[in-house]
Amino acid sequence: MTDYQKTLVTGAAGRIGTALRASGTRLGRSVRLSDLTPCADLAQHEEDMPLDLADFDRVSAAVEGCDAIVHLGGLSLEGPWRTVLDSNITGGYNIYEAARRHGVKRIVYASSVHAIGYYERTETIDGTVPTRPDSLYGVSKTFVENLARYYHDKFGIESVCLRIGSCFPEPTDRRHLITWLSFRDCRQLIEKCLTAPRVGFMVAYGMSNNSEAFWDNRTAAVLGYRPQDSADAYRAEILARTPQGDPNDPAVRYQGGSFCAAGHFEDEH
Ligand code: NAI
Ligand code: 15L
Repeated sequence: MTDYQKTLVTGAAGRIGTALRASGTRLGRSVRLSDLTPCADLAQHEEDMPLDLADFDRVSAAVEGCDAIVHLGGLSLEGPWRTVLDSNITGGYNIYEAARRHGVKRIVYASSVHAIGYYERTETIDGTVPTRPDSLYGVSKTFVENLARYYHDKFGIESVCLRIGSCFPEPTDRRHLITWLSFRDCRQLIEKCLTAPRVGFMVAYGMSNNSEAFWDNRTAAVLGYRPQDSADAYRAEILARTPQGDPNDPAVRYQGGSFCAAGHFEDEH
């Protein structure tokens, strides 16, 4: 358990939020959950405040009384611009501004590989490289990373922005052999982000102990993160059943995978 009195977890009904809850981890003495829809089966240390992140008053009420936030909520893939704007960009601003008004000490932000998706797979990058988003979703992640930096520089709110790779029960394709983050490692990483003595503003990558990597993740090691899982365990089976792909296909060439091959969302839907 972390030492925070109350931790707000947004996106708590989503894939990662649900896995975090199912693992029994306690991200604070008490935990306030929130999502668009109510969260089921509350534990004794949990309370639930459903909300739309685009609604500042609701977000402010949810943040009040919390000393830490794990911000997982929002659109988690490419979608209509209006939704990206409302849920991710306005939603991110609402979280940071409410945090400032209510004296929150630290925020862990679920950023994404898609903030840097247009780096070539042959490149090894760390958290200091310029962003190269591969989608408006990715742009929204870079916006909130910048909010995190701004609110740290001006107001002293600490943040770790986790550029999560592919956090699923198990890796299912060749790219996942590089980008996979197990739920168990995700939980450990979030806990380290909350409990490390001082983080200031940091960017780290969310990946398990995969032998192939796009990312130099020393920042996560500094936080104390020691991944226990590896996509390598799935390697032989995935290589045997999936084709290599054309190296000139943007989905194969760039770190963001299929997001780089996709057209503009609004043109295609
Ligand atoms: P998810 O889509 O399962 O969960 C996101 C949750 O946010 C959903 O339950 C959704 O209802 C909620 N949400 C969406 N719009 C909202 C709004 N306007 N107000 C309140 N809640 C809203 O996604 P998942 O996989 O759990 O990811 C969590 C976070 O991690 C997301 O921010 C995602 O972008 C990020 N991430 C996840 C990765 C993964 O592989 N699972 C990879 C990279 C980043
Ligand atoms: C993400 O940012 C998404 O939230 C997740 O659903 C996956 O698409 C992941 O990136 C990925 O690219 O593997």
